[in-house]
Amino acid sequence: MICRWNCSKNKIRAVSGMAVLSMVGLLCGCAGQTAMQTETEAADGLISVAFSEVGAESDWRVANSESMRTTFTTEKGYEFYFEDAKGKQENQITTLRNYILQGVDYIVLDPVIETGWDEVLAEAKEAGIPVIVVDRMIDVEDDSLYTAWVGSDFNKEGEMAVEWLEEYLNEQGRSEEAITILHVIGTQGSSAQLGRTAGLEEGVAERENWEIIAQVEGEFTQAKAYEEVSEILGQNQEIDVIYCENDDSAFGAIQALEEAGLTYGTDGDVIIISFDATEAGLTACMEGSINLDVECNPMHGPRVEAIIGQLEAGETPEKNHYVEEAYFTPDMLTEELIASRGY
Ligand code: GYE
Repeated sequence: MICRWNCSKNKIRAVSGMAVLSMVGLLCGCAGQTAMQTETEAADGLISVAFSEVGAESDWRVANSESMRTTFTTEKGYEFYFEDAKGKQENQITTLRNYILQGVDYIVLDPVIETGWDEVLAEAKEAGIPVIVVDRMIDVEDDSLYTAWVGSDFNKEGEMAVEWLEEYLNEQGRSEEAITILHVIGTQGSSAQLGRTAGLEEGVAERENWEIIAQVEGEFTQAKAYEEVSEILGQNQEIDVIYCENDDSAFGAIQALEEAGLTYGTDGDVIIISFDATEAGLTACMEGSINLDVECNPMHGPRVEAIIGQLEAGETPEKNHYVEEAYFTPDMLTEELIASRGY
């Protein structure tokens, strides 16, 4: 049973103000009705946006949640609901079902993984609630189960990294050398992992002298990447490149290299490739610890707001919208530039 008042998380919006007021009147015998009445009336003009977030695994994720929170404010006419799934799809499914029961105006979903959404999204569709997918993608049979998606081209991010590596090795006169790569994989089955992994694997398949010597699961966190990379380093294999699928896992890899007494970055032996380009990642890149940081922009709040704006105006938003992204190397970075990016 959902708490329908006095419980800000579960305030309902689909039930009309009148219906809520009469229920309140019936159940409360009028005591305190004025306060509740005021709250309900105030909420009436608001658009309810209910967000299911992946978790809080990385700096990128924290910036993403913040972007959503600061976009959908009461001052701007929104009632914002937020649930952190702690990296578990089953939590997201429960959250989505609660949002459907509450009858929110819009559901925004950042899916942990791509598959397994057909059933719950069919329920949202049945309830007439538009679902906007953000950041990671979903893989559903029927595209009408979501209204729009906005996020990054993760395959392209991986391809950019591979092209950069090829050029970098050329510049160093190492284009013919055997190159060994340690691959630190992000959350299995997430779009960010699938795209960045595909970019690397295809790049390696096309280059005879490149080899992925190990693939370990970093889960997009520093702690897991540190653990896994430490284990590989303990096997004393020759490693030329560590391809980390986000900044947090790059920090875990760096921590492991430090501990093993190995050098890395622009002045060291191991080339570090990372993704996200968060403030911490770019600072490490500017200082030469990370050789390449591929941009992945987490500031999706305003993009989702623009989609909702179109829907409110009766327009049809573009179905899939890719955000333009670039990459950074140390020579491209200054403190001012990093500070100006906002994450
Ligand atoms: O790269 C990583 C995060 O889905 C793009 O998830 C996002 C990824 C991001 O945890 O840091």
